[in-house]
Amino acid sequence: MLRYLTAGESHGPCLTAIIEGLPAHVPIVTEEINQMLCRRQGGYGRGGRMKIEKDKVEITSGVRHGFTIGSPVTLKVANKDWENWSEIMSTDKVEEFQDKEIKRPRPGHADLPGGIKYGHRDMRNVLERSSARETAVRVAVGAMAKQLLNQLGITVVSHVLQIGSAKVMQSVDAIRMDEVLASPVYCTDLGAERKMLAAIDAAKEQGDSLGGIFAVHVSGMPPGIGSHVHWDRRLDGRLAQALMSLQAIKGVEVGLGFAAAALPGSQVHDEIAYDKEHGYYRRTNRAGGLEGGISNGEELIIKAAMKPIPTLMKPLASVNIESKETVMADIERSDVCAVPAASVVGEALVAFELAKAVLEHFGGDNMAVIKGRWEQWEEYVEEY
Ligand code: EPS
Repeated sequence: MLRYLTAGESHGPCLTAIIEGLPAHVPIVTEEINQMLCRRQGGYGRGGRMKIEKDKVEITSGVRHGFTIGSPVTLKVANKDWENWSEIMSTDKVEEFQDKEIKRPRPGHADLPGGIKYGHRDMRNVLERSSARETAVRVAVGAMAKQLLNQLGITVVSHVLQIGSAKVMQSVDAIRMDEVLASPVYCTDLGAERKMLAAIDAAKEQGDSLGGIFAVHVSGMPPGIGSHVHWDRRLDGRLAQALMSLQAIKGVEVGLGFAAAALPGSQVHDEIAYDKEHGYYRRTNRAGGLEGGISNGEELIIKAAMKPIPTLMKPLASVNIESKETVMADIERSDVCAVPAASVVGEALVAFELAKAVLEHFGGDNMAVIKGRWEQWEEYVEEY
């Protein structure tokens, strides 16, 4: 089974991930991981931290001479900013530290529920781990999963559809990554992009923050991945969980998503067609490539809604956890909008979950064996 763990605090020395279950002989290009890390750092609306960090991955196990060798892969992304936090984040006790403790939880953040749960009176002990800084190493994990998927001709891309109320009005069918990357908000619709940039500027001026929606598109998925036979094998449910695990995500849609609730069945379901060249296909793709929790061979289209970041420069009311008095919430350095960055993380999370599902389906500890089974499956589907 493919799985991973992450560790690390936002201002600790580094973030670490261990991936277990990657088959041997997946070609790994470190620079491709770094390019994805760089994309995650980008996007208009990011705060001061991204000017400090130059995220790069260090692979310390499991890869040799450009290939996975089947052993656990360890990934490390250093926090450059740690140098400025070494005393605050010291693992050894530091005297006279009382005054800097975080006592005014931010509404919408993990500060208060995390403080109550773990019994912390200094909520830095919560925010350091709940911070979306952790997503840097999850992107490195996803970038490796993408390299595995690429071996099978599966590509995963993402783009931004909405920031605040500024949104793409027409459906975007083919995503061109060069066009996405050319946009400061990772949005290929120039009219929407202009409104998004203005919305971020306005939010910044008002000491506010903005959320939005991004979409992840996956092409090259064969039919038959995931299963209808048991709840925890449904691929739509698994992808939703993967995306909901991303900090600040409040909703996930597959295909038409919530819009399907308002339409009659005749305008929701995709008619099935067949021809010799394509085999079975759908005349439309409102299902987002998933029926019955199983991939149906069409493009996977999944959207996620991100709430605005809870740190507000003009803070909301909160309560001091010592005095119990009404106060303004704490202000930490933060981003005005991190939706473009979240789109890159979403892409990584979807890629990992798909790599896991693909390996479950095809099995194998060695890429050559997996490719052989993949080809057999393609032949079987063609003949079905
Ligand atoms: C982030 C790093 C963080 C924040 C942001 C995302 O760095 P710092 O807290 O030092 O400024 O910029 O995290 C949050 C918005 C959050 O709420 O935790 C990153 O690397 O993406």
